[in-house]
Amino acid sequence: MGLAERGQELERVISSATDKPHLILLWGHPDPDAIGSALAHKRLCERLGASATIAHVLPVSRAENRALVKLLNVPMLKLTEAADLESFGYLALVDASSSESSIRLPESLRLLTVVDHHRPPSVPKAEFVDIRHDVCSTCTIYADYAERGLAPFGASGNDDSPVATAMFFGIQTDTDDFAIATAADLRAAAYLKPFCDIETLSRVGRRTLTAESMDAVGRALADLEVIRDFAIAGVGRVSGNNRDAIPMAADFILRREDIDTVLVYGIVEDRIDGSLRTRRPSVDPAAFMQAAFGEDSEGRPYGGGRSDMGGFRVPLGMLSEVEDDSLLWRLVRETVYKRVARLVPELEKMLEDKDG
Ligand SMILES: [Mn+2]
Repeated sequence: MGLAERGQELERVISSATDKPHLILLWGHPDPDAIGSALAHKRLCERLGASATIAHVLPVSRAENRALVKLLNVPMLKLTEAADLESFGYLALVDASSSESSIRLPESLRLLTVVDHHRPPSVPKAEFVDIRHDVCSTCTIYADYAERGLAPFGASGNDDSPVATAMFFGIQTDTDDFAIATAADLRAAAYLKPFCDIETLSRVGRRTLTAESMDAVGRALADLEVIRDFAIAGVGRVSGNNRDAIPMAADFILRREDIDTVLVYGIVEDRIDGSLRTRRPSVDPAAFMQAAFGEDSEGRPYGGGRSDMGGFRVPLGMLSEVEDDSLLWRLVRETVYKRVARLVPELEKMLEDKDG
């Protein structure tokens, strides 16, 4: 299907599914691109006569993202294990091609639409699938539908500003402030800009950090070890709300000119969380995570990734019963170093020096 027809096809699919409410489920910790595209999808559903609810399972974990949600009044439902989802008939995924694994979805929920820019492990089975790896953000795809005539912005006199603002910010963040934007991303941003609330944009664009995140970045720098062009750093314990301090520290450390790959890890609630960032084309984050951390007893890998980033989550298990925080941290560091030593053998020796 050509790009021009995809919007029409999406319109047809949503219009033929107005009998039951749609659930727009966000994967992981909602980021601006996911929030912006969820708002865009919800707006389309409502224009086409379907009701839609945006939901997420994991908390909105960056201060700037919470500011976005608050300033734009984004209606989002936080789901828990016990959430009753039986009333929803259709599932829409935006900025992801598989649904959040930490929640069980009812069998009756039908995956209707998938719109994403990440390369999926396998093509999702849904009535409408639009995955474009040649753009940097999902909001770009939704802006493209609008520009090609599917519920264009500003046409009906409705106040589209919150949706356009969130979408613009989604494109801005997923393109590293437009540094890696493609022509399509730039075109989408230019299309949305006249409908944006400039004051809100500049307020969320300031990217405030919580004090806890800044402390965590500081601890990562103090703990940093560099082995040739690889760096590893631990942040200690961070709260679930500030979990993104880990990727944030990884992004920051990757700016150091003599390294090209970094792994930052910490304790978040009852698990070890880590983020890998790389600039080197020969490092495959998913393969790196797989080689270091393997998989759980059910064969699910502890970590995964895409071309330039990856992450892992390993439950603390019995270690979580250790009450002495500094002892727990030493055990966590030992676990991580031993695993990563499978790929960077020098770490084994460094561990002895750290503890000795
Ligand atoms: Mn995205």
